[in-house]
Amino acid sequence: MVRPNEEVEALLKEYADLVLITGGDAFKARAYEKAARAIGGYHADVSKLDAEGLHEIPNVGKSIAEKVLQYLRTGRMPAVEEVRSKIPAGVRQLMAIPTLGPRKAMTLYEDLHISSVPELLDAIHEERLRDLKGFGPKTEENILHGIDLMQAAGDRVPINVAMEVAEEIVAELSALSGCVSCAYAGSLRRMRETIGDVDILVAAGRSAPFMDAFTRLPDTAEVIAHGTKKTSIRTTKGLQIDLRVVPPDSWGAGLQYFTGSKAHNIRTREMAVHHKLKLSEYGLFHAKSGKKIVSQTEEEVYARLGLPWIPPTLREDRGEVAAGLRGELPDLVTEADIRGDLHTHTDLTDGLAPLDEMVTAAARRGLRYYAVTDHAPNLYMQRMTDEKVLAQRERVRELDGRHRKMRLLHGTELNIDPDGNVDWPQEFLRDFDLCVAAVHSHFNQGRDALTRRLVAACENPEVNIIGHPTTRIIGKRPGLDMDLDAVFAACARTGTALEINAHPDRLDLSDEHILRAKRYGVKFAINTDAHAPLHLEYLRYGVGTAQRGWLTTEDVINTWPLARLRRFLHKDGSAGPSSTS
Ligand code: DGT
Ligand code: CA
Ligand code: CA
Repeated sequence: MVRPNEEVEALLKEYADLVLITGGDAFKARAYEKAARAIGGYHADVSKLDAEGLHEIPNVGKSIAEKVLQYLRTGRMPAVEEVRSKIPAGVRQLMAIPTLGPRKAMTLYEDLHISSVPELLDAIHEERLRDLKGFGPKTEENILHGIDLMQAAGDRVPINVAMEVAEEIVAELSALSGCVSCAYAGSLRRMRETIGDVDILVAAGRSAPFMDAFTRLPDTAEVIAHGTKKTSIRTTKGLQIDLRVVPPDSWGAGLQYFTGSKAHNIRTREMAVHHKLKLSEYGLFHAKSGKKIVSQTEEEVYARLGLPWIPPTLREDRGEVAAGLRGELPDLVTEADIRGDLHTHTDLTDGLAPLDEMVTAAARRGLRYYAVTDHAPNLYMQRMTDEKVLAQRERVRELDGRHRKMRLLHGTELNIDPDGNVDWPQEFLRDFDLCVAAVHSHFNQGRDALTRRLVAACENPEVNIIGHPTTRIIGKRPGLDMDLDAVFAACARTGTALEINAHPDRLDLSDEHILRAKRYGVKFAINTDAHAPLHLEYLRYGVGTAQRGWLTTEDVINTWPLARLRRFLHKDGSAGPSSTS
């Protein structure tokens, strides 16, 4: 059920890692890694391409195209299998530790015969790594931290991975005869950033046909439990999926119950008790007589508890029940409210698609404005120059007007250096329509220095948006250790927006940080940071995260009409709340 592009991407990426770990050619590894990224982000389905079509993908040369074709024809890539067989499974487990890397993993295996995480932990505690070349106390600390991160992520998967699987299963089950309703519930419906297991709910008179079909889905690797009320499977990728079937009359109560969260459900059950009622997955009942009162829709269940319908993204027991009782639930921002994307790339730097393809894809999604913000020169591996960016600006101005309903903005993503300075002189920056600024290196400066660095960027009159503010990568890299409150206060004071980066590996700011920043009066921009047309679809995860942070359109600058947005980008305080023209 995973898109062929992603399958191929994962295989080529694995090949690159394996080449590195077996001491192969680093150039070759890099070439495969680039090709992997390019295929993952390519707009067309690779399984529908011939050799010629594959060649048109950036960074895909002849020998890579051949391997891909072979895989698509036979389901196997012998080159990968060959290197795989040279490496013990335990070493692959070590490589998965985010702070370790393939070479060090191989050293641990060859020199100390370590081939699992528990063995590695023992070796660190017994200080056996100290004698290895290239391993110091700092390395040990990093490895321990990496293991922590990996274990904290546990077996949870990124939201987009769970979403793709869930939407396909919902489509399959909805097509069966007798299906009255079908939806995903649980943490996925609440749009949590990672998902433990997927919960699917069906309303139908008879459960057996659904349970049977579910266990026979093509991606089912293992049936964990097969019953009449609940069936659980594990997919070939290791993700658990629970299916529950309830009678059509219980749909609303079932959906409310299985959406959770547990903490929210405890609140709603307390409300029920308070009204001398009993709430279960089958309905809301009189406590004494056991007579059913309502169960068909979530709205009815909430209404009978004295509450408005509460959006799933708010159901985390963060005050939503009290706010509902007061009639003060926020009117949450939705995907349809988003008028523009303010952080995107092209192949002029590390994007995978040319400018016109990105612009066409954005227009097709119905955006009203779209900012091109390629990297600036200080990230020197991106090879940006003044000439290139000015030539791009001309192309952007030419393309602007080609799409009747969408305006183009020309911006850049600046690099915030360790002192809080950014690329280019101020006069040069002034000619961009907007500037995103972000941290890309020197993550471990220490709390005070990092705080000063971010505050200095906010105080720069040309910086409009702080991109992926904490720089975390979910399950791989922790967020910057800084005084967030000082940064939030600086954003509010200077009229600098904080990004909610919609990429499912980032979702940065996170829901909890958004809630905290909002209290300072900070404004936000929900951006995809797209490096390929496909990434524009990640917007939904950014919006879900914003909803979990209780944001409304008033808080999110890229829901505003362009005229109001432009006033905000002047950073002179002229974008007051009443100016909504
Ligand atoms: P996850 O799977 O870890 O990402 O998080 P959830 O929220 O999807 O949790 P899960 O799959 O264990 O259960 C789905 C929902 O079902 C949960 O949000 C609330 C409901 N639920 C499950 N077990 C219980 C329970 O023991 N008591 C109550 N009140 N609700 C439960
Ligand atoms: Ca779940
Ligand atoms: Ca579950």
